[in-house]
Amino acid sequence: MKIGITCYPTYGGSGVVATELGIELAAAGHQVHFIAYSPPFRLRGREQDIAFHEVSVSNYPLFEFPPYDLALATRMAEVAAYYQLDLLHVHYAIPHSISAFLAREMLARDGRRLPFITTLHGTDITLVGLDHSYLPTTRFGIDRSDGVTAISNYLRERTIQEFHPERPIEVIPNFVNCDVYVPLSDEQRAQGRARYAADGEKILVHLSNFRPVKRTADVVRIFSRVARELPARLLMIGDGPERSAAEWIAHSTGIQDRVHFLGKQDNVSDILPLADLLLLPSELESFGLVALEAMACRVPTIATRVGGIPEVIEDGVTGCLFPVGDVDAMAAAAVDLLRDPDRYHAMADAARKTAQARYCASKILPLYEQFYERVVNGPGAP
Ligand code: GMT
Repeated sequence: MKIGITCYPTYGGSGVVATELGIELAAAGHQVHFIAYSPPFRLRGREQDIAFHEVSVSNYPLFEFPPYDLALATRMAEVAAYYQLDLLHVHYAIPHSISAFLAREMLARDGRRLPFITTLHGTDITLVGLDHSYLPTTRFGIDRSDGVTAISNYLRERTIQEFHPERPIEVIPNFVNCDVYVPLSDEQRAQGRARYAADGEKILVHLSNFRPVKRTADVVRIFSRVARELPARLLMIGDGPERSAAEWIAHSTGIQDRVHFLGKQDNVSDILPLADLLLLPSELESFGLVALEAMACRVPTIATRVGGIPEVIEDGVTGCLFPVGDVDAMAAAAVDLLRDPDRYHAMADAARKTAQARYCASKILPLYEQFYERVVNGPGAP
């Protein structure tokens, strides 16, 4: 199949999922074309057999806000016509589903068919999409899609509750490549850990875009409690608006020499398996992709019991779940687990096994392929 994919190409879970999906589709023999304002960051070094088409937005003094969504629609239609795409798959509803709708209608005028699929990821429904300035267009984009998927049952239910869509929504969960996200051998692990921690020190890790919804301040608060109980380091991967607040808390609690802000990293699959625990105390997560990536690396997660997280992490089996903001309980659970090697290793093994059994790319890719087939051969097919 010839598939066009549009996503936010910079740091963010929806872009990561879209990129990994494109890589898996290309490896399975499909022709994949990314259409976005810059090459997806996770594609770097893995571009083989994947085409990228840049959307350039020309400006004009009259435009206070250059219309990216129109430029995107134009590029989608051009690429679809030139490469005879079978379908477009857009990740994150706003504004991608509207651009895809425009591209489809433009091509229909020339007698060409271009069905499109929208995958809902989270804040496009739970936050941004609920804003009055976007809600009607988001609902319209969902209803006019030829197929809609959501990345968790939670997100599907929430979309139905908030948007009352006419379209059915299929759940296709996020996935992880279990051959890329792998536990390291003892020797490799010891070597890698030495970069960040001394022998005998535990490593906790957090990875996000440091938006308020991630509660990065709680990450540091949890860690400061853990660090009082046992020798440990915290790796903070990523960047965003809440980073300086997190740095300030680390500084004011006197643990700044134990907290390493690594900024944006390309090689996440090399760093995650070095950790003992992942901290994910988010206000809301529709899925929590990073928890799955950590699980595949045999790293359990201490997280909040919100949104789609309980679908990914089984409390007490593959990680531990707590109410939002309960930093004391999350810190106590981390300490207990780190002090109990038998329980820790059972949980780490269960995490890896669950990632392999339920969320491996090889299991989820066929679900997307079957969905594509249904949409391409659905109403309006030649
Ligand atoms: O987190 C966001 O602000 C948006 C979004 C993104 O594009 O990164 O993240 C969502 O999609 C991820 C991939 O499907 C999910 O793993 C995240 O849980 C989800 N974020 C939220 O629901 C807050």
